[in-house]
Amino acid sequence: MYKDKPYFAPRRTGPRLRRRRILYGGIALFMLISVWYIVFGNWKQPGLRTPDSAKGEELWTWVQSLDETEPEYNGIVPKGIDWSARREKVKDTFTVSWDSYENHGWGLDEYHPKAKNGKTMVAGGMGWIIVDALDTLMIMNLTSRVQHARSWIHNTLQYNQDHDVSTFETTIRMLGGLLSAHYLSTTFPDLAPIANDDDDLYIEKAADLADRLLGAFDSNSGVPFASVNLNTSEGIPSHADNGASSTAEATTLQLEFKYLAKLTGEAEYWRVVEKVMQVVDDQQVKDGLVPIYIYPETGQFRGNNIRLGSRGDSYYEYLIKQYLQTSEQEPVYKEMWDESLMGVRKHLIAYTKNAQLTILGEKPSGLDGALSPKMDHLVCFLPGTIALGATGGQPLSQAKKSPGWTQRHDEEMLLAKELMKTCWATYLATQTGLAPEITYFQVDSPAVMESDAYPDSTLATGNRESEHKELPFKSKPVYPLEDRSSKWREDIQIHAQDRHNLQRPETVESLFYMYRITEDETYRQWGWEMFKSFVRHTAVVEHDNHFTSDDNTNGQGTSRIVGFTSLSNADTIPPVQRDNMESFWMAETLKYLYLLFSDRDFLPLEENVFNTEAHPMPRFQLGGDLKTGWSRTSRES
Ligand code: DMJ
Repeated sequence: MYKDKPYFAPRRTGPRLRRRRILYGGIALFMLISVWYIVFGNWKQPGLRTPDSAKGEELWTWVQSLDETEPEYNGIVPKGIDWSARREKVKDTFTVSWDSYENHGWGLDEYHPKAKNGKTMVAGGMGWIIVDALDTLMIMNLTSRVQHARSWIHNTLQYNQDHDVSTFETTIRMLGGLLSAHYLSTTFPDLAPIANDDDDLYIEKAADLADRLLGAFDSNSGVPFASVNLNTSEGIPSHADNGASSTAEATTLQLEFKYLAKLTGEAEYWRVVEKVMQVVDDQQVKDGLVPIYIYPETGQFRGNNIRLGSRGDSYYEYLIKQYLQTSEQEPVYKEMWDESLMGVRKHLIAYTKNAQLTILGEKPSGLDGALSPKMDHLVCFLPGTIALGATGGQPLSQAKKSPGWTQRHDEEMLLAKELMKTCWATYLATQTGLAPEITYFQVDSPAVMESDAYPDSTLATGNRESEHKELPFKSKPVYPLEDRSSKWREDIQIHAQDRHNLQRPETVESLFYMYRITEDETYRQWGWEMFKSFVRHTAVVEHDNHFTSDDNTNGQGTSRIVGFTSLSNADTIPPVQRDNMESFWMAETLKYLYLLFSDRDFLPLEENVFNTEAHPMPRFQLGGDLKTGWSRTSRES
C-alpha cells in the first residue's frame, strides 16, 4: 500500500513468511504446553509473569515509613534531593500496576485490580491498556514487558471487529499509542531494545486502525461523528446531544492523523483532519472561545456552553500543539491559539474571594452570561500548555532573550504560574491530598475578573506590549501543607458528587511542563507530594493473602501493594476506593511523573509534542501535500 511512498515501506515478503512459520511453530508449542499445564499444572489467569510481591511489599513498607523519614515540606524545596531515586519509585509504582494487570487482566480493556478481573471491548481485546501503556514501558526501559506487549500486539490484536468505538478515544489512546511506540522504537534504539524482525509492526497496525477510523469523517461538513464501526468504517452520530459531537473530540485527532500522514506519505489522513479545523474556524466564534458541541452534518455549533473542562479542553491544546508539531510553519494555529488565550483571559479568568486564587471558570450560557466558578480537574492541563505556548518549550531564561518576547508573554507565564498554584491547591484541599474531579470556588458577586483591570479593552485586542502592567492579582501562597484552615481553603468547595479521583494526569502534566520551562524545583516537589498521596491512597493492599482494601496492616503479618485503583471519595481517610484502573494512570499520570523527575534533555520539549494522552511524537517539517491549505476568513466580514 505504501511501497512507493517516501517515508515508509513495509517489508511484506521475507519477514511475513518467516513470521508465519514462526507463528505456526509457536501455536503448536503453545498447544502442547497448554495441554500439559491444564492436565498437570494449576490453571490460573493468563499472565506470563510471576507476581513480583517483593516489589509490592517494598513499596508499601516505603510509603508507610514516609512520615518518619521525610522532612515535612514547608514551602521550601530542600537542597540536594536525589531526583533519580524518586524517579525509581515512580517506576516501581508503574511496575506493580503493570504486573497486576499482566497477571490478572492480560488483554482486557478494562481492569479491576481488586477483583482481579475486567472486560474486553471487542473479542480478543482492543489493547486499551496494553497499547496505551506501551510507550511508558519503553520510556522506563522495561524491556521484557515491552517484548510481551509487542508479542500480544503481533499475535492477538485485531481491529477487524464489528464494533462501534469512540472516534476520539480510539485515536488518542490506540492510534496515538501505536504511533508513539513506532517513534520511540525506531528513533531511540537504547530504550527497551528488543530483537525483532519487523520494524513496521506498530505503523502497520496504526495505518490499519486509521483506515477504519476514516469513515468517521464522512459527514456533510467533514466534522467527525462521535463513533465509528471498525468493520464497516461507518460513522455513527452520538446517541445523545441530538447527534452532535463534542467539540474537543472532533478537534483532537489532528496530531495523530498528521503524524501518520507524514510517516506514510498518505495525504488523505492529513486532509480529513485539516478540514475539521477549517470548518470550526469558519464559524468565526467570538474571541476564539468555542461552544462544547458541534453538529457533524452542518458544521455548526450546538448551544453556547463554553468551558475548558470536559468536551472543550483539548480543542485549545491542539491549536498550539499543531503549530509546534509542524515546526512553527503553520501561523494560522498560533493565531488561533493567541486569540483563544486572549478570550480566556477576557471572559473566564477570575479571582477567589479570600486568597485571590486565579481560577478559570465556565460560561454555561454563553459569553454574555454569568461566570460559573467551577473547574474540572481536566482544566489543569492549561497552565503547562500556556507555558508551552509562550516559550515554544524552551527554558524560560532562554525564551525571554528572543526578540519576539513581549510583555504579553510575561503575563502569560504569570497566569500559568497562578493557575498551576490553584490546581495544586485543589490537591491540598482534600484529606488524601488528591484532587476531586470538580472544584467550585468562592468568588465575589459579581466575580472579580482579570478583564476588570482593562476597561479600555486593550486586553481583548492583545495590544499589551506598551502598558507594562502585571496581572491584577497574585494569589496568596497555598502552603504550608498542614495549614488547611487558612483563607485559601475557605475559597474551595467540594460537592459530594464530585469527590472522586480517577488518578487523572492533568495537574502532573502541567507540573512537568512548568518544571521543564521555568526550571523551578517547586513544581517537582509538588509532584512528589502528589505522587506520595497516590501511592498511599490509591494502592490496593493485600495482607497475608487476605484482601484488606485500604490502609490496614494492623501491625501484623505481611502487607503488599497488588495494584492501584481510582477513588470514589478522595476527601476522607481512609479513602473510599473503586475497583477500576483507568488506562491513563499508566499511559499519562505515571509517565509525566517519571518525566518530571528525569533530566530535561530526556525527550526534550523543543523536539517533541505529546498528544493529549501523553504519547510523544516528533516535530517535523511540512512538505508536498502535507500543508495547511486554507486561510482564515476575514474576521470583519
Ligand atoms: C485522557 O484520556 C486525555 O488526557 C484526555 O485529553 C482527557 N481525559 C483523559 C485523562 O483525564
